[in-house]
Amino acid sequence: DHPFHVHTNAFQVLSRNGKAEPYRAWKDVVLVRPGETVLIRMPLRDFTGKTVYHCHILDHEDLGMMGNLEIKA
Ligand SMILES: [Cu+2]
Repeated sequence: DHPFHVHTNAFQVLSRNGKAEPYRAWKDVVLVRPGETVLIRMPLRDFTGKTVYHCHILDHEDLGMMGNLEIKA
């Protein structure tokens, strides 16, 4: 399992493996299980610039489960 975390902007989970998520709470972490595809929606309202997303398990992050987002106006 991977606790997927995005910095700066909150998001909502829309679906898991194509099945609609019952609750649209605002989150900064979502647990992604093996073989699972999670669709999220993240409004980009106030921040422009670079931020990051990563797995919240430190060993996974250190092995490369991390990336950059560049948000442009
Ligand atoms: Cu992970």
